Amino acid sequence: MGSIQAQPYDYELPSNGKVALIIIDMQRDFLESGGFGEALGNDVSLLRSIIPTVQKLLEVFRANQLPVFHTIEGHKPDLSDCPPAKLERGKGSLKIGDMGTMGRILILGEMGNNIIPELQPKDTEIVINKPGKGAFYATSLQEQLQEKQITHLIITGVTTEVCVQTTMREANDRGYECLLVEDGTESYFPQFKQATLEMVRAQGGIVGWTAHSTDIIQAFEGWKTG
Ligand code: C5J
Repeated sequence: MGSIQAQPYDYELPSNGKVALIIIDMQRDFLESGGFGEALGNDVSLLRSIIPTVQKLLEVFRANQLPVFHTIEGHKPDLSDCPPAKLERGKGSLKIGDMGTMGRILILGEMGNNIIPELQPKDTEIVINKPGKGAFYATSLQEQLQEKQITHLIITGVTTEVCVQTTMREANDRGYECLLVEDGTESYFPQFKQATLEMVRAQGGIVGWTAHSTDIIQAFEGWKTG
């Protein structure tokens, strides 16, 4: 499939095409006013800059009929899958399960918990509901990736140092070759995003690679045309 110009060195795409796009938690709860992110005191507008980039990557994967996985951080309405420590953590204006302007905060199925309209999954794409920060914890992600024999993951979404980094580390430990999209991930804290990019690719890519979306898209265009 070719390679992507990346850091700390080029990322080789698998010759059998077993690569998936992972879009982490691009939910109203984190990107829009009235959700979990804002309840924790964050400026949610900071995360919106990556929407066009993630849209472009989504188009490329769809055009190439490659698998796409979306994740949603959310809990059951009765909160039985939410550890008390997570429920109590922080001094936000609203807690998980409280009623906000977009429905109950971080509860599956509520308007605020849904993926933003700009990145709505297609019926053919897999949506992983996750109670934790990592997308492998208490989900079927590993089984679904194995079923499709996926070995390489192109990772996008929010927030870089929380759910994105946790998922990337989980994936790394399970043997996946992970590439984090530099302009396809964002944080409420720019310095945390920068630190995450650097720690991922340090020590010869101890957790994986990072690359700009233009280099990723170029590699896929080359793959398609020959
Ligand atoms: C957070 C996430 N930040 N998706 N979740 O609580 O990163």
